[in-house]
Amino acid sequence: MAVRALNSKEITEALQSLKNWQLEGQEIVKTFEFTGFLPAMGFVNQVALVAERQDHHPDLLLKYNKVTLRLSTHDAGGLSERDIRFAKTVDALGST
Ligand code: H2B
Repeated sequence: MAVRALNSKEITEALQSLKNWQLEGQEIVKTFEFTGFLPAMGFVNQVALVAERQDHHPDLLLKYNKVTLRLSTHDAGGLSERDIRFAKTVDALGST
């Protein structure tokens, strides 16, 4: 199904509803920190389940106890509601 890219006003508003996500170009980015490698890996696995459930897939970088997620919608060539929904779901997983 076609998905529309958000305009800059919509992006600004959406960012206010998220916890500490930063806009970088056409992506929103956030780094989550954990007590060690295994908790970070557990988080990545939770994110993988969200991605499959929402059919929306983040770019992921795991560095020992830190996980960086980068979200954009390839099908829209920018940010869409799918990214905002995904970010909210991940924020609700309980990490900071
Ligand atoms: N993930 C992301 N980040 N952007 C997309 O446009 C996208 C996706 N499209 N996951 C989905 C899958 C699409 O390829 C399938 C066919 O729904």
